[in-house]
Amino acid sequence: MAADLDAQALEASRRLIAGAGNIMVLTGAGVSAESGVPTFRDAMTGLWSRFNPEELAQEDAYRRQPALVWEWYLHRRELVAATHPNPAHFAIAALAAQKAVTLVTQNVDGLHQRAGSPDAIELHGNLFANKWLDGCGHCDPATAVPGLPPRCAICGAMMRPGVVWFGEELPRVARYRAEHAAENCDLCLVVGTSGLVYPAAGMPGAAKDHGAHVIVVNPAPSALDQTADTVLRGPAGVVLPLLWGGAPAAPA
Ligand code: BJW
Repeated sequence: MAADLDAQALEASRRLIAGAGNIMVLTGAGVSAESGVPTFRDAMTGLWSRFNPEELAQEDAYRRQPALVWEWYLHRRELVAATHPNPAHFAIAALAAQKAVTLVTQNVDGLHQRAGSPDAIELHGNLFANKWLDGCGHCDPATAVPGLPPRCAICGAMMRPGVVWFGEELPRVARYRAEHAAENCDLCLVVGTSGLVYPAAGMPGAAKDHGAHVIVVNPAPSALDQTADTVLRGPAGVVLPLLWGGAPAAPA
């Protein structure tokens, strides 16, 4: 067991989860840390260490330096493609097989889906998706002119990653489903997020306002500790399997 993990809080959480009717699980980058995916705010290593991820994840940055930002995303796609889901992803998929769980993720890495959670609600899009910036409506990825970034053969619009950058609206259906889950769950499990980015960071508070018990799982302090009824201090890949038992571990 992780050194800081409180055994009593763990046992109480285990009972709460076993007795819960509707569970919302909100995940952040920390759930993928044990897969080897750097968390968003620790992502910049090697050649990328001189850049600030919050500055690159913006439309303005992309318009100013499209090749740089596109390359950053290509680099991250390669990195994630070489990883696998870890026991935390598998544990969440196993919980959903036993109970009514709505999984809401801020992650763009697709690891929940690869672990067997096909209905993960992606609030911030997906790293492997593309869309067009200022497209003409007839832009077709099949005819895109390759480059950094690829461009529409008809209008020259730039392709961009299908993620949600700062200042952009979240996908409406995903946000609606997540807010509905927050307002209707009796237990909200918050795993591996710094709780700094809204509207996702507001959802555990909404769940609590509607009567849910909020459990935070994180090895380090987060902005959501003050919202939590229980904080379990440990890595997700260790703590989650302790909360409701083992999980199928077929590599994806
Ligand atoms: C472990 C671990 C282990 C380590 N186990 N844990 C209200 C108040 C203030 C500001 C705002 C507000 N509402 C909106 C804003 C503005 C802004 C915002 O929130 N800014 C804040 C920074 C202040 N929000 C937005 O701009 C959002 N849009 C919006 O609100 O639009 C309004 C609008 C309406 C109508 C029309 C138009 C606009 C959009 C937010 C989009 C966020 N996108 C990103 C980038 C995605 C693409 C990419 O990846 O490149 O999403 S930012 C980045 O942060 C990414 C993440 O999903 C998100 C959250 O990060 P996360 O997951 O918490 O990661 P980290 O790295 O911060 O933390 C990791 C945690 O894991 C740590 O706590 C570790 O301890 C822990 N950990 N190992 C468990 N083993």
